[in-house]
Amino acid sequence: MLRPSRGPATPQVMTIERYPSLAHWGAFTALVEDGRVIGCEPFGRDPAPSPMLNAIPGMVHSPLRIGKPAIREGWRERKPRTGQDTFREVSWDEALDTVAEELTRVRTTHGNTAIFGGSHGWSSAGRVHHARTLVRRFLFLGGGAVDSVGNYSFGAAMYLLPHVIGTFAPVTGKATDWPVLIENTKLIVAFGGLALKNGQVTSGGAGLHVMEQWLRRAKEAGIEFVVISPLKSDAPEFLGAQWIAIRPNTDTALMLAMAHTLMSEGRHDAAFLQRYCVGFDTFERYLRGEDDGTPKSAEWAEQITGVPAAAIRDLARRSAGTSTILSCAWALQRAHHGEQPYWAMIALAAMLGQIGTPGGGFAFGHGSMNGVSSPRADLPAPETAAPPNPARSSIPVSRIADMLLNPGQEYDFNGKRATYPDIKLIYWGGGNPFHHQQDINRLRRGWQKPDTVIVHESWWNPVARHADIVLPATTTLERNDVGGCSRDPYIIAMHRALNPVGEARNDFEIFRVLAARLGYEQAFTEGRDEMGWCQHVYDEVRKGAAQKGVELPGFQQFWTEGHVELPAPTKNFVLFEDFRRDPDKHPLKTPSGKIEIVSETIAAFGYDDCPKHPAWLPAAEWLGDVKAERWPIHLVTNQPPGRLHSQMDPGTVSQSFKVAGREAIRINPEDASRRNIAAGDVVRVFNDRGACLAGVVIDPAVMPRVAAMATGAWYDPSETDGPERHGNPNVLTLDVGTSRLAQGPSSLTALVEIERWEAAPPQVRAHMRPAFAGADRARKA
Ligand SMILES: Nc1nc2c(c(=O)[nH]1)N[C@H]1C(S)=C(S)[C@@H](COP(=O)(O)OP(=O)(O)OC[C@H]3O[C@@H](n4cnc5c(=O)[nH]c(N)nc54)[C@H](O)[C@@H]3O)O[C@H]1N2
Ligand SMILES: Nc1nc2c(c(=O)[nH]1)N[C@H]1C(S)=C(S)[C@@H](COP(=O)(O)OP(=O)(O)OC[C@H]3O[C@@H](n4cnc5c(=O)[nH]c(N)nc54)[C@H](O)[C@@H]3O)O[C@H]1N2
Ligand SMILES: [Mo]
Repeated sequence: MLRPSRGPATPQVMTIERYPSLAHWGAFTALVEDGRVIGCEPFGRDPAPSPMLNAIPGMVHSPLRIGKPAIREGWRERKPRTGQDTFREVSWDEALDTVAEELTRVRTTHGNTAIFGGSHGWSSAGRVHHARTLVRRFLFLGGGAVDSVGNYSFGAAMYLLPHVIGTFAPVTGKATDWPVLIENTKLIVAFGGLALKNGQVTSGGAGLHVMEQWLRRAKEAGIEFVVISPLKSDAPEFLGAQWIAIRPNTDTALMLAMAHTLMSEGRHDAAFLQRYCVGFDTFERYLRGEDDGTPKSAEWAEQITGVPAAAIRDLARRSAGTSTILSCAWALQRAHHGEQPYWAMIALAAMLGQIGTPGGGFAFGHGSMNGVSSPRADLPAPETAAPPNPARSSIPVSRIADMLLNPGQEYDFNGKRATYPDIKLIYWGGGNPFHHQQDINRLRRGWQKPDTVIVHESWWNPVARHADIVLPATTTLERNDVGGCSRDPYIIAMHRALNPVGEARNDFEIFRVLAARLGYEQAFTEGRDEMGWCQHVYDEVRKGAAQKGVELPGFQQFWTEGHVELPAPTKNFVLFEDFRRDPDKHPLKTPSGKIEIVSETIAAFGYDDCPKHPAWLPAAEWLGDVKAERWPIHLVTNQPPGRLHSQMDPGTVSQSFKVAGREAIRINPEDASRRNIAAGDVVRVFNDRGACLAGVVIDPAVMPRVAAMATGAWYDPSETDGPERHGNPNVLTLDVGTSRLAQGPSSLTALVEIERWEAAPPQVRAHMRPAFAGADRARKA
């Protein structure tokens, strides 16, 4: 709907048109002049807009946009997918015919479970054009495909927490509201920190960035903060937080030792444990070391964590002596045995006895995403759902390389045994596995197995370059949509501001035409066009709100005004308030109805990598392991400050963080000088799995023997056997499930070595277009 606003135009100046829109990093108004977006003005009510908005105009009109459908040279001949292959641009008709034929061939020859449609990724904030959902909708209506379940963000928590507290809702950001905490809490102990960089982002997009504002108000109210992290920079300066530097992947030991201190000093709340929990007696035996001969004392934990025993005891006593929230970043469970710190923290909070009180208990993700603990009425957010999958097949999402490499192999997952399917065709849209998957070299070996890879993308990024058939997708500004999320009060009308760039088409339209070719167009569209779907998604929110007594304006008014604000909640939320008040009337949805410090369900699974109560299980790689003699640095691969994952990596904001044209690696001064490394140097970061180049930042805020590299630099493999050139740290990370229970990703588990790169650094080619067949001829002609 191209509808310029009628501002007072002066005759000399070209009119600037304004369109409301939304990204995962915030709501904004797109400023459009002469058919090009020239700026993104933050949503007027946003107290802390993300600078990432500035990258949008350059990315929308980037030379890296995929202009036409393309087919990889060598696909039919089954030549390996190298990421540096040549493409041949084709017409939409040829591309769509090829996709339809190939889908039909694979379905007929190998069945629906030979198609992987588990396509993971953040896609757009707009929910109508949400590519990940559309891929599923299209494939499931066409007969089904192998899906994926869980996620990369909190995959371990998602499958552990229901066993322990009956729900995983608290990890999605539904924690006690900030106004309640500000009034009642005295101490926040933040495992994994409270890095403001992460508050730029909300899944589904938000009108308001509130993380900093709430933290400042908490500080002003006198709440004290302790931040436990290998990086001091995980706490904003203004918090004046106490920093406890901890070896990565060892928080469970710290938590157990805090529990041990409480127990041995009689500071635990026996009445709470008795009334609201099961299994404390067994856990207590474990803490005392009655069965394994190892008391989980502060001295024991000092050896593991590097945190002095006195500091551990002090923190336990401080936490017991006041209203304390234990808050854990999602990062901690994105590691091998990532279930354990979450379970241990809940057990520790149970011992403190404050769960369900206004000022105490536990929470997750205060430092992981915008909107956590932000009061929000319990009203729906815009969403679209995929229909049921007739193929009834799925894998835990981060096990994709296992699946591709080991068809027919059995694996365990949350009490069930399943078999990996044999995939012949991958269909992806809205995600970048060459960013998100651990151990990319391993993924790349698996990626060679299928006959065909089909990808919808907007840019020539690594996933597009590893595809056989590439279909150019529009970006948000080239279509109409509706967005918003469950942690923010705004529903945003996203107006089409531009004509599609090149020959790009909307994902919805691509699938509609394909569904028509395959005979199920009507089932796919349900008779709605783009605006019909926008209205449908909004009307569902409106209907859900009406059921809760809240009247929202009709679609036309919403669309014209550009947004709708949901009313504030009438009551603040306190996590497990009802359960605490009356555990018989409001039991948890666990088998016992209580908090399960011991889970008999998990015990019955018989998993040695996830026993029946929280336990210290060393990660496959950590600084206390013998492997650290050869690989002495733990690499923390956290979220990037200047982009969302790999999105907009070529953009101006992400580029401003690069060092020597590559992703930055932050190293402690001691580790740098031992290796004769200086700021701005190019280094090779390597282990048995792979190697990449990175640009050095010397940073005393990184603890010794730790290095930090943000994820998301576009993967730039060497044509020879050299290191990845651009600094994609997932060539180094470990690809094992967190445990047989949750099978979450273990990306924060990786030991490496770092050395100066003495040779002339190779040119980074990550942000160049691929080669095109016939391009030279065409140019000469
Ligand atoms: N080492 C390490 N690895 C990690 C993590 C970590 O902490 N450490 N974090 C993990 C986490 S938590 C996550 S959530 C994942 C994120 O992994 P992803 O969600 O896969 O990462 P994005 O870069 O956001 O990928 C989104 C892709 O979708 C494309 N896209 C956006 N909109 C559209 C659209 O409308 N249509 C189509 N067709 N495409 C679109 C973008 O261009 C982009 O390529 O990464 C994980 N990987
Ligand atoms: N700017 C920006 N913000 C984002 C994203 C983005 O791409 N860009 N992605 C969003 C997404 S999808 C997600 S899931 C969330 C992720 O949220 P998180 O997973 O919480 O974020 P990270 O930045 O990966 O990690 C937070 C911090 O945990 C610390 N840490 C790592 N390992 C350990 C450990 O073993 N122990 C302790 N105590 N600390 C550790 C690291 O120092 C790291 O800086 O972020 C969201 N926010
Ligand atoms: Mo995530």
